[in-house]
Amino acid sequence: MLRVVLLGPPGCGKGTQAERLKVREGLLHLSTGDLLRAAVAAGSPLGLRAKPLMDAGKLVPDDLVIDLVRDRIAADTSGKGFLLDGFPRTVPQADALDRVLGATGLDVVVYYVLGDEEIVRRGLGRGRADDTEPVLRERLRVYRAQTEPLVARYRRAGLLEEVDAAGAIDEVEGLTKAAIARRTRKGGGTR
Ligand code: B4P
Repeated sequence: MLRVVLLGPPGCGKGTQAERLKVREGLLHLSTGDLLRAAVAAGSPLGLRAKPLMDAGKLVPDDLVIDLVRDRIAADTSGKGFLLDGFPRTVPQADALDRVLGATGLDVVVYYVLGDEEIVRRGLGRGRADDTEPVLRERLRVYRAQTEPLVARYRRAGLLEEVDAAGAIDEVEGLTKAAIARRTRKGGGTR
């Protein structure tokens, strides 16, 4: 059982790495960004609330996102574990995750480090509807204010592994796997 959180600025490559890791490890991949985009595409009540916020580079309200993740973790019976990509993004979301996981907790939080200019460059290359330069800059501002405090929290908890996200995708994948292996060895192996 492996329980991993991928944390880092918007567009640092969390989703790209999550896709690679889940293929190899057979983990449940939960991307709140993908789940929200699916809700927007389906025109569901959640999607209708989320769309203007996502388009403006803001976060979707915590209660909506927490419900999405909690239900999926509860429904997973594979026993292999999960990869959370883009969640938690705020202190209340991290508190909710602690409540859901209880004493067993997380194995590792991989923290991707990448400079602002490279983030904007990659985002503009991706070309998603919420990837215009002003929106990317707003997402970065929101990240610094609301998500970055989680770095210190998980460092204090002894869960943080820092990964330089500036290299090529294969290189970052290698660093991510090494980070996960280091942390799971420290904890005496995965459950
Ligand atoms: P997300 O879908 O989580 O998007 P992200 O953080 O921008 O992307 P990620 O880091 O996964 O980067 P990617 O692999 O795509 O969130 C979108 C929105 O949903 C948020 O703004 C918010 O509104 C809402 N939301 C999501 N979760 C929420 C939550 N928990 N609470 C509230 N609101 C929430 O990579 C980016 C680009 O870089 C790609 O083009 C990729 O090909 C490229 N790339 C990746 N790695 C590279 C590398 N090593 N070198 C060069 N290019 C690379």
